[in-house]
Amino acid sequence: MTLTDTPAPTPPSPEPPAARPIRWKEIVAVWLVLTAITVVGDLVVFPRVMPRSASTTMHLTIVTVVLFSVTAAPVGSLVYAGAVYALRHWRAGSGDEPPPEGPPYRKHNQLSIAWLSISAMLAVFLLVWGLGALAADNAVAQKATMTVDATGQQWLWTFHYPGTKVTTETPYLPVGRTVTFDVTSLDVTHSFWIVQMGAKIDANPGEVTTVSVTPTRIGDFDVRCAELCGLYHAFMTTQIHVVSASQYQSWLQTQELSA
Ligand SMILES: [Cu+2]
Repeated sequence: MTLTDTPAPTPPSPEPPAARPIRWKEIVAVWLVLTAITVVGDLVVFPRVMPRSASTTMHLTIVTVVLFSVTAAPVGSLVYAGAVYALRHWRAGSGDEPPPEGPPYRKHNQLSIAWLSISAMLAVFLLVWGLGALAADNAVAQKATMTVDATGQQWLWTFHYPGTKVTTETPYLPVGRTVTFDVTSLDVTHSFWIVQMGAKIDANPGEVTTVSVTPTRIGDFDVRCAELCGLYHAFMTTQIHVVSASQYQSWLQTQELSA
């Protein structure tokens, strides 16, 4: 080689392989399958992992959780369908790659209209259902025909029946009768929670908060503190016994006599 030689021209780099068109049918198929699996899971699993309802409030809570999950299933599944497609076809070494630029969604009026309409319908549906559920829950308080004072302290619950001398740590309630709990605390903030009845309200020192509930079946139901309140918070539990009206009356009389 001499100084006068011109360097050999570098060969043109090969054209990158053209991106294959997105297979929308595959994405839609994965989306439908994932949606179906999620909907079945919501309908079958949720009612089994949540406590069996023991009040009208808990029944409404379970229905709302399942309904909102089913409504969210197609939305979440669409995201996962896109992710599955990308992992399957666009991973390194797959010989395929995503298009260099996405389709111009902003100029795709039909897509924009469909996207906005479906999102708006879902949001309005959830809002209307949520407001209806809140109104139904508030209406429970209007039906209350008895009151029980529930007082939290580190680390136990004490219940007092107003108008009587009865104070107990394991209260009884008559089935089918709506009760309002007047809840307070003697020391720190606790949270009064009847698990299977879906009733929960903070217990604040110096304040009275209320929660109303209609027990719908006879049984023993868990009361827990749902606010971390100190060393033995986990042991701040008791049970509420829901019994027939006559059993409740005889329990109340026995308690009065022994008070
Ligand atoms: Cu507590």
